[in-house]
Amino acid sequence: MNSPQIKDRLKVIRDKVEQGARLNLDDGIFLYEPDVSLHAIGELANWKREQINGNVGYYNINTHLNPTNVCVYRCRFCAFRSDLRDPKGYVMSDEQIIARGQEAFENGCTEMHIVGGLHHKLGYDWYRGILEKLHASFPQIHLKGWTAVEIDWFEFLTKKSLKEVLSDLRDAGLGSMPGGGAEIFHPEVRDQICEHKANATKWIEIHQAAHEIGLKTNCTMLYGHVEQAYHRIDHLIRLRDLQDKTGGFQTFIPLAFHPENTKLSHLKKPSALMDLRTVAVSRLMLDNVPHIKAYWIMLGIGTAQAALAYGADDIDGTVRHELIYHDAGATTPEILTVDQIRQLIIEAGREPVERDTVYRRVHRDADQFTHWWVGEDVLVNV
Ligand code: V47
Repeated sequence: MNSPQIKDRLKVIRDKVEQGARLNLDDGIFLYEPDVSLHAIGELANWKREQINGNVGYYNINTHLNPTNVCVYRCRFCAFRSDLRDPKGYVMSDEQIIARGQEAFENGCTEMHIVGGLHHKLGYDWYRGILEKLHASFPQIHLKGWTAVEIDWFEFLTKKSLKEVLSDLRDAGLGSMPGGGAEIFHPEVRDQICEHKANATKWIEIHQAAHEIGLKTNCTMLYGHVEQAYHRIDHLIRLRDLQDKTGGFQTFIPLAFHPENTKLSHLKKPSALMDLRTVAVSRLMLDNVPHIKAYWIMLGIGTAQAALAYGADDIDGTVRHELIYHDAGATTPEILTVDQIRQLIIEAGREPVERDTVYRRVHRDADQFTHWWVGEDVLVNV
């Protein structure tokens, strides 16, 4: 395509976005063409982002808990997993898990993000028990836990229906589900990077079941490895189709592949330009998902700040104890303080707003950090 053709095509896309019309597969693939200006796409995505979320830059105060890294699956992109008998393998004790809850409480966390390996020997009750114990001791902390891949495993272990499993986990304290395990849905890619685990149909079915029983979930896409633009756009359209049906996704998180210590370590990690393009294209394609998260742990702080002008409105949380990206070579710090995260949002020209997991605004007593409220005067933690 020569440059007048590119200009004309971009104008058609701009008109569609401004009129609230939907972009199709070909539009999305075009936006990934290297000759199409990243900044033109970014400007349009920023316009869309400001239509939906104004000038707000969301963050939360959260912590991660990965109760075990032992996993029956061997996803080629994963540096975190361990074999059963590998010295690197660990399983956290109940005391360690409760201590993490206590630490989260003392640090004013509103959310624990809980994911881990599918241990060969631990039963469903162990996973359920983690939620139950944490929820009983720290009911004010929202438990965002277990990806669709774990839920698929629990369905296999319990022989119960998806909705029975999900309702049982909700009864134990599950507040919502993270978006992991989606990777790239298209079988041409999925068969190369994680052929054994829950496929696209299953991942979608699980999120649909969660939405239908009232659980909100997030969605992700792992990019920058063996996939092409076609596979990314196909992935986004499948997410958009489910969102049309249920409206249960809160935020989309594009996840940049980190190759170190993985079976794909010969690949180069995606550039910052690719990261920003993916944020922008996601904002434009996913016209029905309210939030786009630029996960600073994975993007790096500078790119996450820039992403706030390329379609993202959220940069995740203060985060502590993150292992999945740090095992795969992420060089970002393990934690940001509240002041640091607010400052980096301000530097990006946005208004920092603390949210809880379901995007209600959090209000805190200035002198007592662990006293906080959410939303419309709902008292959550005093
Ligand atoms: O499913 C694993 C990805 C995901 C690597 O819902 C990797 O708020 C890059 O889903 N390089 C888990 N990516 C993390 C995740 C997530 C993160 C932050 C917020 C939320 C949310 C969800 O991490 C996995 C996989 O796609 N992943 N290994 C790697 N080497």
